[in-house]
Amino acid sequence: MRMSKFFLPVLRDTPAEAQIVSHRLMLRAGMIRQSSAGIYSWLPLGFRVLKKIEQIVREEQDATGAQELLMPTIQPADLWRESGRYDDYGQEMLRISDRHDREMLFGPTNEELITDIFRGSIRSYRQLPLNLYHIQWKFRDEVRPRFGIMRGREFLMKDNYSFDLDQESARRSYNKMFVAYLRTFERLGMKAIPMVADTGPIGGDMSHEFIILADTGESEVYCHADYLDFTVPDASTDYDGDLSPIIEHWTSRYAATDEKHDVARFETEVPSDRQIVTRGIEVGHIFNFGSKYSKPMGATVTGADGVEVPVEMGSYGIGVSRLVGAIIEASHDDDGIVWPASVSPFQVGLINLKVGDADCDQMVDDIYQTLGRAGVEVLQDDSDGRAGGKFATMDLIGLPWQLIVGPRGLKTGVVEVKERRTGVRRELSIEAAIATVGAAADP
Ligand code: 5CA
Repeated sequence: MRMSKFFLPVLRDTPAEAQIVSHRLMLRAGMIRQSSAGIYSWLPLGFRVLKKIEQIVREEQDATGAQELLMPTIQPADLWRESGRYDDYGQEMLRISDRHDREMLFGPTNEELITDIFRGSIRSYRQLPLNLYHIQWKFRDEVRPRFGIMRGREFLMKDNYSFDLDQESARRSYNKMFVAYLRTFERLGMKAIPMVADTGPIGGDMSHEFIILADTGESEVYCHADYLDFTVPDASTDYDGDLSPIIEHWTSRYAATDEKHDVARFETEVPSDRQIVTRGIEVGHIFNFGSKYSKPMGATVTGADGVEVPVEMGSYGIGVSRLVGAIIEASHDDDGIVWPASVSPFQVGLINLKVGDADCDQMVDDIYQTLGRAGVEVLQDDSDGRAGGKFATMDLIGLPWQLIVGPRGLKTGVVEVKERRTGVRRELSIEAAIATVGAAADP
């Protein structure tokens, strides 16, 4: 992609309305544009990151055997009356009526709709376990939308729903999601800690929130420092095997959000030099709520013994759009964003220091073509602005590598390679430079 053609409306000044760094940087880097309170358009740079995150989330879900579908954003109110949540949900729910005065709503979550799909088709325990997910926009009329897309009113969520015959099997479904979440957040370049959490309006008696530690997080959290060194299960994890040792390990130390915090336990179980008391960003939340929805909505299956029972359910959410902000909170410096390679909108920023110089233009074009053929995503700065401005923009948008081509270097056959994370700059031959950024971009 050539910058001259790319819609990248960067801002020079820091927007006054943004209170936290990720919001500021997302606005400055031209990733999002607010349309009304808590509702945003995703501009090309931001949208590329959103899609990358979505794809990693999808791959890790598919690896567990969960199946993707797509439910609508607009749901009928009657379904929510069946579960009893239509009134309970209160003002957070955006209620709509259509031209026939039928009551509808913009879905804040999908337990009712998926339970309706399930009860329309599944009758026997032989069709279980089943785990369905979608990645879809939600709407919650939050009292205080803030921090940009971090607490939006419209936001993108991945939500799964599991269906099992009994509690034991439901526990296995829960464990699969737990492990998939550990893997997902690691692939996104973050350390997420599972913490015992409150279940709120979703309900149920077992729940974990996955939290990224950050001063700007909305929740107060308490945990054991050991979690920072725990290893995440690798890609060879067998989801049909026994996952309980992994879960036991990952729940073996104290970790809780403020609603569930137990001061006495924290003080006795965690040595004072290992106590972490800080804030965190909730990037995922998993729930097991048994028959809370299946019972009132009549979602039953016949077991091997011929007895009809309400199906055991769980739901599992990841805040896909919130993750864009959470990743920036965890990975930035004074000059801008520092994307982990896995979610970076492009892998390489290619800077031409002297646009119009035949040798520079030719070399930049050759490098662009070569990297493109190798499948490396390159953003080429082909503007004729000043070098300082070009460097500042590249640093702001945070691509992992910068390749800088100028007339002085070309005389001796070298280009400059800068690694965004470390700031280290090296002069390399063209071939070595291409190999360096190409190898690093190779997943
Ligand atoms: N149905 C369940 C699980 S599928 C559910 O809705 N869970 S939730 O309420 O915890 O939301 C799941 C995730 O969505 C949260 O962990 C959070 O990362 C994200 N999320 C929730 N509210 C917002 C919001 N207002 N803005 C951005 N992301 C949000």
